[in-house]
Amino acid sequence: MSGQIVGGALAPHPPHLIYAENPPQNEPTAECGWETLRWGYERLRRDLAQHEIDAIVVLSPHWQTYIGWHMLGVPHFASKSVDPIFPNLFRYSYELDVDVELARGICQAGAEAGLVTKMMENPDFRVDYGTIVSCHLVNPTWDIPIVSISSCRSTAFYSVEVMQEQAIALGQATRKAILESGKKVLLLASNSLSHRHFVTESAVPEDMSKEHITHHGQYLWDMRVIEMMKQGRTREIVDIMPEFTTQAITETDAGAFTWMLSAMDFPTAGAEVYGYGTVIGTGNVVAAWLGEAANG
Ligand code: 2X7
Ligand code: FE2
Repeated sequence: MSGQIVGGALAPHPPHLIYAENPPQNEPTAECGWETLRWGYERLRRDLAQHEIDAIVVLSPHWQTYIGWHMLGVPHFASKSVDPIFPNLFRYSYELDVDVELARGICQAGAEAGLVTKMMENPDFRVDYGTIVSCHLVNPTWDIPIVSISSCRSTAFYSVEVMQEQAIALGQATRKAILESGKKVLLLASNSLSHRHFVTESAVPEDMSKEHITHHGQYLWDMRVIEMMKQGRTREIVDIMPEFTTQAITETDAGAFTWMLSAMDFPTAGAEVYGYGTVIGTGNVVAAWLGEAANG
């Protein structure tokens, strides 16, 4: 049976969004905050409920591996995740299942494509908060197994261009593995767009009178890329990724967005944009290509 990509979503992971939702897994509590993004995620979840999903595959900038791309390879993880920069907002007890079979398929397809890939089989490994936040916001019940892929740090070691080549190859390998798996799979690129943080936090983190983009130039870049997403100009997005990544200091440096576009075979349909908002000055969009729109 042929597998299927049921969708691909840009699913940013500021821990602030979980903090503001007050789920039972998180210790700190908030009054409110960042509603445009949280309500965007709500609408995305409503649309995803129309689709059958066997597994969620997420690529996270906060699992950084220095030799190749790694995949979680243990069936079940449970521990506490504390954000290193915002421990005041995110101390989250997680428990999740991994689709190890699909992870192995992606790992092997990546290796066959000439990439360095490795299964992460340490049962005591602490899952990164990018994976946890994006997966929670897309599926708060955690009733679907995930595959989490690390970010090899080619942008830092070489250049954004090298990262593009690697992420495109990994995307093609991911697509091949999914089609061969017979499973219905949702892809998540766990990243913000423009990514300049404020260097100080307001006394009340959820005080929305203090929240805005750090710099207008970042905002203009975010709007330009979102417009291209809405128009389905996804190959052009990858073409301008080096300029976007360096000029707007974006979290696309991790390769997640390029990987997802490649795995979807560069959709020409427009993305549905569910919401855009800033979090401590960074630009974040919740957007997705679902169903037919997610395949070439
Ligand atoms: O990891 C993040 C992020 N990407 C954006 C904003 C705030 C916090 O954490
Ligand atoms: Fe991040």
